[in-house]
Amino acid sequence: MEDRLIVDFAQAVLAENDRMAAALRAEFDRRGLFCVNVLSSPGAGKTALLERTLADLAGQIPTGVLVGDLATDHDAARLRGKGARVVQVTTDGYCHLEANMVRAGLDALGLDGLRLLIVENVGNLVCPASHDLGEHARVVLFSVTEGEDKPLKYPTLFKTADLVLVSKIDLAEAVEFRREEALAAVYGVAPQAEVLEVSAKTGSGLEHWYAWLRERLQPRV
Ligand SMILES: Nc1nc2c(ncn2[C@@H]2O[C@H](COP(=O)(O)OP(=O)(O)O)[C@@H](O)[C@H]2O)c(=O)[nH]1
Ligand SMILES: [Mg+2]
Repeated sequence: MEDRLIVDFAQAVLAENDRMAAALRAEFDRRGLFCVNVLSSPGAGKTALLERTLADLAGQIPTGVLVGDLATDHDAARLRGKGARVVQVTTDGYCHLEANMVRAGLDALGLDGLRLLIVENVGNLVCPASHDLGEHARVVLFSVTEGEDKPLKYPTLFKTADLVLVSKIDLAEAVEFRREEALAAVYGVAPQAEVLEVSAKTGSGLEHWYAWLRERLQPRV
């Protein structure tokens, strides 16, 4: 009986999150704003990718970034000064962002004039998968240092990805990355996803990531 109550409560909380996420997406659409949710395990390179992306796209696409972390505002500090508006959302122990946290963060960020909103989720391959934040697309980073079988071990998140970025590709040789095995794992679990190999350090492959973003921007309103 108790188990049943716990499950029902969890479903009700998720349903409330979904309602709020749908309202956020409707607002993004009304404003002509493309929103992307960036997810990965801790340390796969989300912030490094965004640092480079903001610097490379500065002055071209008005961008806002919400950064989620359990604690500290280190990532927001890394992302500031690159032409984008940046707000840190500290989840105080929560292992993922929820739509109500995004709502609060956006109140601080302000959406006026933005065409691109990037949400860096809390580093975690499990919890963020089930929380819609109102995004239009999900980008999952999977670094060459994590082990080729991670998509097989954490399929839920990969199944929701629109784009998988195989990150830190500059380290592939050093860690003897087994590319075919890793790509087979990604395609096996996430056949819907596009896959790009990138390095935030050398810039390799980033032009394809930028093209992917540009193709999805909404017409100006
Ligand atoms: N060699 C290499 N290191 C990277 C790359 N991207 C990130 N890193 C390093 O990986 C570590 C974690 O990166 P970070 O951006 O903080 O990951 P996050 O936790 O996913 O935001 C840092 O030491 C970065 O310098 C990359 O493309 N190549
Ligand atoms: Mg980060």
